[in-house]
Amino acid sequence: MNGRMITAALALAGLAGAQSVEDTVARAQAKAASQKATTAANLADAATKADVEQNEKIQAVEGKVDGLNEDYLETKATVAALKKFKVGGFVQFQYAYAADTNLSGGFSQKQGAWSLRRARLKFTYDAGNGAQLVWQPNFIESKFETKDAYLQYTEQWFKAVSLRAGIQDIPFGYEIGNSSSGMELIERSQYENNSVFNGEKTLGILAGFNSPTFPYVNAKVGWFNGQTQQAVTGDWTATQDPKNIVGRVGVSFAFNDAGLSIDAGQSYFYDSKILTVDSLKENIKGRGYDTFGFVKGRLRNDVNTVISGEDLQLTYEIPMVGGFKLMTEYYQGKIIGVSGSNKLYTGAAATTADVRNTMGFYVAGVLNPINILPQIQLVYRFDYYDPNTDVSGSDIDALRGFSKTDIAYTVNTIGLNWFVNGNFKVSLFYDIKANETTGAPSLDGYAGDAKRTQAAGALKTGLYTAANNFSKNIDDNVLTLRGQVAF
Ligand SMILES: [Ca+2]
Ligand SMILES: [Ca+2]
Repeated sequence: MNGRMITAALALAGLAGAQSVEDTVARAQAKAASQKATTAANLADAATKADVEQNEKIQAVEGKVDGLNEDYLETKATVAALKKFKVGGFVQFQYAYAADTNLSGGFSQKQGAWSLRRARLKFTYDAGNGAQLVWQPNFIESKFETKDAYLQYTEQWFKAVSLRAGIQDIPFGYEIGNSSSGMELIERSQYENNSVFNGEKTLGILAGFNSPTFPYVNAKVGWFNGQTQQAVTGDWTATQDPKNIVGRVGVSFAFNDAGLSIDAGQSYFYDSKILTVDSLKENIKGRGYDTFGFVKGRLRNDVNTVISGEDLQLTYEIPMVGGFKLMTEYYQGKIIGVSGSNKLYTGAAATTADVRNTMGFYVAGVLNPINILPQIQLVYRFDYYDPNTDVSGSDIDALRGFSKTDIAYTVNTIGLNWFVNGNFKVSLFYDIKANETTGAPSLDGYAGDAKRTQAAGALKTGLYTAANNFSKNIDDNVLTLRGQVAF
């Protein structure tokens, strides 16, 4: 190749090269534009796709929300229905230690014993429209029993007047209706436990007034079967014409600035009964019991139990010390019972009805020392019960128809409650019991003494039982340790 040819070739090459550069640039630009367009298209596609996906997601979420809403409404309806239905309960388990092993009766062979005092469930259905249903069974070692089973309706205009029908608390005084799980003392008073109020329940209808807008006055009055076979056969129905009217009128005042509240009430119990008895024993003052005999099975119309009661509860926040509560209650009246008991006369189970005038009262104080021991509650009660006010001291003589059940008792109780937490309570209580004494040889603890005349009384025969020797204060104090779980 010569020089000219080389030059031409280079020129061609240069031209070709120039053409090629331009071309490349254009192509690159076109490609870039195309890529941009593609990217934009892709982005648009992606965006559309994303929109679609998002819409799908939103729809899915909406669907889920709708589903959840349905579930929620369903759950809400279920919860609202369940809210109307409440279950509560408690169990009390205890160890009671008797001070004297020579006692006959409750602790004859054992100085101490474990027992299941109460084990209850309480089912309440509150429809929210004034209608309510309550059922409370009690399970103890030896039996199952219904403590409450009633329906109640409260009018909805003022929510003040209610009607209750079924097995329910006797509407008398304060301690009877006070819940067994919430009481500061572990047991109610002697009068309550040894009279017609024992067990606290009755069967019938009750009208009540308790206004949320006017809380200063409350009242309740009921018509019940009264004296029935319940204690003997578990039958709550009355065997004869029931005329048992019971009620309480109460006042309630709270002085919040002074940290003081006062509740008080006047109660009345009337139970007239046509009893089928063979005889009636009535105490004639200064003479002892007289027995009036009847033809077996003859109806006697005019035996009635009449009891009146007064109760007062006062709570006061003592500055720097803590909460103090005072509770006192007085019972007095005529009771138709049987020999050895002022509990409900149970008709056919007994052949003689005993008429006694009775009296009892208690004064109790409770202190919650907030500043020192916030979980501790200190309790004291003075409790006096006279099962027969027409006789006392040495006049209580088996030869005149009396028995140890005519003896009056004073019980001083000291106790401590430890609220371990909101559900668990431990109680330690000591009952110091002092009986009235009698000089009658018939009640000096020797079996067969009842047959001895006082004139020939020097002779001591038969088996001696310390628990029946009422010539002295019997050694019968009891220490009780109790645990309670409630929910
Ligand atoms: Ca007496
Ligand atoms: Ca004693």
